[in-house]
Amino acid sequence: MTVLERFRRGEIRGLSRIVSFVENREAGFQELLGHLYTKAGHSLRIGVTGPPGAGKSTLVDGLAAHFLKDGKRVGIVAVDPTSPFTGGALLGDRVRMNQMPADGSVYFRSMATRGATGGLAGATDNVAVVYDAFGFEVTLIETVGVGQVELDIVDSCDSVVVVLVPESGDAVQTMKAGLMEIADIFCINKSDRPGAERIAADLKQMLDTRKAKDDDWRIPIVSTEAITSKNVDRLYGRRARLCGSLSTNRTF
Ligand SMILES: Nc1nc2c(ncn2[C@@H]2O[C@H](COP(=O)(O)OP(=O)(O)OP(=O)(O)O)[C@@H](O)[C@H]2O)c(=O)[nH]1
Ligand SMILES: [Mg+2]
Repeated sequence: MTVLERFRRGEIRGLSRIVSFVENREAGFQELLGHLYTKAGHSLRIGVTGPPGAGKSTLVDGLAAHFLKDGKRVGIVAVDPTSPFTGGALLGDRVRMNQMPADGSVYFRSMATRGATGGLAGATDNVAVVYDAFGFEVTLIETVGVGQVELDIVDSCDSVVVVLVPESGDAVQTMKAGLMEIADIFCINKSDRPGAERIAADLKQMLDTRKAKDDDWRIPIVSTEAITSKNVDRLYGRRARLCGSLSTNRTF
């Protein structure tokens, strides 16, 4: 059986090979992508971004579990533009990958810089197209930080969750970093830590100021403790928001 046949049959092994093929830009990958594009357009793309160690992976796994429970197949891609590693999954991500069910309902891929940040947004986009064509109803894209590359990566998402933690500093910094513009939902994770209420209140105040100028501007803030799954269901409960302005066949 060819790789493409395996892919079409929904086999993870086929998917994995196709993702690598596209990621490594092997000869003919553009043609293949062109073909896959015609099969894509059904997957909801959710970006999850925030500072290093904020709990993004833990949250993404929690959200993925909720989607899976609701019968949705989920593709995850974690992008780390700042990683010193060249290619391949990071150690923690390998552990994570091993814990994924092997039934084809979920797949995880980690992308490091491979030496150059240029084109990383495009590469992420390509992987998301492969996921979409494979039949994943949801694609979760985790990315670290707040630089231009990260902003480019989440640009193609239907919605973006910005994860902050009590240590993230004040809301003014968040605004300066351009996060206000991209967030559809704010998640204050590690709410078990001191200062969580303060940052949530700060953020709310800042958002309220924005709202006064623009009535449509209303970004929910959800406080979570991803490590114990506390309130992750509340974040998931905002999935009408997560689904953005998608057509009804893509809303859950
Ligand atoms: N106290 C506390 N720790 C948490 C919480 N959520 C995650 N952590 C811990 O924070 C650490 C980082 O979690 P990750 O999910 O790997 O964070 P991340 O944002 O994906 O990290 P990077 O991908 O390296 O930027 C881990 O040790 C988690 O167990 C939380 O709600 N409370
Ligand atoms: Mg992570």
